[in-house]
Amino acid sequence: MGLYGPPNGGKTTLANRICQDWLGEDMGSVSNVAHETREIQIKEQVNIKSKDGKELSFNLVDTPGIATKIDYEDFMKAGLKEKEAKTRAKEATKGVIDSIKWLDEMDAVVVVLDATQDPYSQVNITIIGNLQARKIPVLLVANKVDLRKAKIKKIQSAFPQYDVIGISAKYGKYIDKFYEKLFEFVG
Ligand SMILES: Nc1nc2c(ncn2[C@@H]2O[C@H](COP(=O)(O)OP(=O)(O)OP(=O)(O)O)[C@@H](O)[C@H]2O)c(=O)[nH]1
Ligand SMILES: [Mg+2]
Repeated sequence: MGLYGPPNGGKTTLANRICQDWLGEDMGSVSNVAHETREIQIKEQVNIKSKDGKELSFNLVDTPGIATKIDYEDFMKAGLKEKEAKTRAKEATKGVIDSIKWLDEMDAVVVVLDATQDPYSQVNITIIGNLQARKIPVLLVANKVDLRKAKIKKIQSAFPQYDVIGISAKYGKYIDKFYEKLFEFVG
């Protein structure tokens, strides 16, 4: 099962939440600077249990955020030095290519969107369109619902063909509902 989406949506935060809840360990590092994850990360054999005793086992894949534009100057504005910024931009670009390559390996995908951002972006439409064309089951997560600007309904109306679930990966809000949905969606 893959976690996909634009940078900074909260994929790794959600991956860490899942791994903490079920394995008692973290998966990767989180940052407010975009493209923190620049390599595919895999956690094998995550087992989750439902309240009615069902079990689900999967390999969890955290992917680099997908972007249409990666500019090292944006990383400099975020406080990185020129050399670090250029390296990060190069790695981030490779990361985007890997994320897309890895779509072939996915049985199911959770798309993680920041619910405070406009969902009608080129990246979101491209990712979701690609998943739909490949007939990969998709669960849409509207993350960061702890923030007042979060708009779950806007995401639902942008992508009416998919189930949307609002969560806060950072604070664990509605995470139980997310696990329940996972069972419905792959089970
Ligand atoms: N308020 C709030 N912030 C969150 C939430 N989830 C993640 N964040 C913050 O959003 C930022 C990005 O989180 P990441 O988990 O690194 O995002 P990502 O999607 O893995 O980003 P890339 O690795 O760059 O693709 C961090 O500053 C997180 O602390 C949430 O539920 N609520
Ligand atoms: Mg990440």
